[in-house]
Amino acid sequence: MPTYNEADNLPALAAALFALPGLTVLVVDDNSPDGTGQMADALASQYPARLSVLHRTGKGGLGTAYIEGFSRAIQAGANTIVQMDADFSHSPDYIPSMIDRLADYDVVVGSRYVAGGKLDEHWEWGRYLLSWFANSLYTRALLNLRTRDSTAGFKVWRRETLLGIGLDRVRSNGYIFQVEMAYLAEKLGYRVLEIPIYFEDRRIGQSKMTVPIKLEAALRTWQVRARHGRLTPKDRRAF
Ligand SMILES: Nc1nc2c(ncn2[C@@H]2O[C@H](COP(=O)(O)OP(=O)(O)OP(=O)(O)O)[C@@H](O)[C@H]2O)c(=O)[nH]1
Ligand SMILES: [Mg+2]
Repeated sequence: MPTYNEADNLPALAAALFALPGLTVLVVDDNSPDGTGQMADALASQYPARLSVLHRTGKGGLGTAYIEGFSRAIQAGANTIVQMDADFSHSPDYIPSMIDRLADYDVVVGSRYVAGGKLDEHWEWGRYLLSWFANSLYTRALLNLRTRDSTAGFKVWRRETLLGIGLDRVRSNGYIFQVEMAYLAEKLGYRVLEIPIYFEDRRIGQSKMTVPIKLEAALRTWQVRARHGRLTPKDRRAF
């Protein structure tokens, strides 16, 4: 779970995750100015078997935070790896059923754009339309993706899927990281299942999403296509 200024969300989220059996939490914090890292350390000493923390020196971006977190989880022997936001947009309640479905798939995606999936009820129609256009039309058409929620950040991976993708192949660092991972998974022939989720806006904390960030992601989609467009299932990494 990558965190940047999530001190107000972390204790409650950790408690909700601890309520799920057999799950351990790895927080990847980028020296958040609001003290999220110290709060995570306190949780780690209180619940050493359930939570650990990877501290990075500064805001290094979501993509590299995930790459470092995934690598650590793989090293630790995890067979199933959940990625999620730390602001309650991704409800822990979905995790057990996502893990169940992984029996028949290589990655399970919590999706806002399949039947039954929903965006926050408070969104205005203009914002909703833009998000739907970016995810379900623009990115999907450009990359010829089957996945409808190409920027989804709530996913459950098999260890083998991440190893076969080869994390060294991933270059994106910002929000486009999610798109690159979705594209790599499909290009390499992995079975992707989208299950509907209700995506609630962050409960607490400042939104970091801005128009320039969205525009950059839209342009970088072309880079992702150029980089991986020729991959086939034969290019899976051996491990
Ligand atoms: N470690 C780390 N975590 C990050 C970074 N940027 C974002 N995050 C975390 O990644 C998750 C997703 O980021 P959000 O800021 O919630 O992204 P969003 O949902 O698109 O935007 P808002 O919720 O509206 O701010 C959250 O848990 C963030 O705290 C970063 O540079 N480093
Ligand atoms: Mg968020």
